[in-house]
Amino acid sequence: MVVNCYLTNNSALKSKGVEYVIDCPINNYVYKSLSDLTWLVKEFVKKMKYSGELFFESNECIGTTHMLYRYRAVYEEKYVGIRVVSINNSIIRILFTIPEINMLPKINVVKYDVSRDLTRSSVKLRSGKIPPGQYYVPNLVVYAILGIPKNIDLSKWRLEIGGEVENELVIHLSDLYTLGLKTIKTSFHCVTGWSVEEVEFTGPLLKSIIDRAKPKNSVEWVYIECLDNYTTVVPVYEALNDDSIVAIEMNGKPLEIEHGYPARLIIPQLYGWKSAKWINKIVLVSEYRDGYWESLGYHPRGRVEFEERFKKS
Ligand SMILES: Nc1nc2c(c(=O)[nH]1)N[C@H]1C(S)=C(S)[C@@H](COP(=O)(O)O)O[C@H]1N2
Ligand SMILES: [Mo]
Repeated sequence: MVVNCYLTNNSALKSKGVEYVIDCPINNYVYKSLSDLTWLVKEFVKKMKYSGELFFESNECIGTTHMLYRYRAVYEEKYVGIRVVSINNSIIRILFTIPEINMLPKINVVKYDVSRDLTRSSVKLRSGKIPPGQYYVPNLVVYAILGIPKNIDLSKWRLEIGGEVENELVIHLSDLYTLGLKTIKTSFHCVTGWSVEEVEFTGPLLKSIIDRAKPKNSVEWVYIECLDNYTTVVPVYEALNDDSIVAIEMNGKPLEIEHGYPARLIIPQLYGWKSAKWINKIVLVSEYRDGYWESLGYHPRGRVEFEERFKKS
């Protein structure tokens, strides 16, 4: 199981005590039971030059075929976190969440090549059917991995658009109402497996904002920053889609704080983690970089219909 691991990091992960992530794609490593998996992880951890004990912490399902296992390895009286991702009992990646630079394993790392995850699949979902690996629940489940922002001061809130653009923008909430509002009725899909049918969101097209900023030809990625320090990234062509909006209303009412007030992205064809809440900055860039979940192995694009949950093994 010799692998090419990537080194990555994310500023919000730092606030959670993770300075670096080592993300190792694994090709087709099959396990038959939890103890079998634990044994395999232990062998892998030894190769990373972490000795000492390994503790199982928890596991959960991601969709109907993927599983995520969490372990901890002891390193000089401190802990390195381990996340194992599998599809149908086959390991596809192992990630190490590392609190300090001196706890990095002594291995060679390669640069992550985003193009390997962007090849187009030919299998397309029939419309009207639930996407592969998803199940319906009645309501959106509120996610706020970094906490729900408190005391949002609307007089100070701005949406900045910058990066490789000719025309940097600073948009106030009232400006969003003047950009032409669109209402879309869409299903919403979280990568963990739940989907909600027919939620209504209203707001200007993300395209109308991006166009106004006049992006340079070099731009390929849209990097999003939020009030809670959450970040994510989407290919610019997904952001320019006809259904991608900066939502300010949900089901006919202003967004509730829990759902991203004052403004959030809604990009229906991508998994929910790309629909960033409490947004305050849109950065248009040519070079790919990981956002919060992408730095933990999640997919750079995240298309629901092709089950782009994690980066490729
Ligand atoms: N700023 C921010 N945006 C976020 C998240 C977050 O933790 N912080 N979670 C994401 C995830 S994983 C999902 S599934 C959706 C959930 O949207 P909801 O909380 O409105 O149901 O928000 C996404 N946007
Ligand atoms: Mo999610």
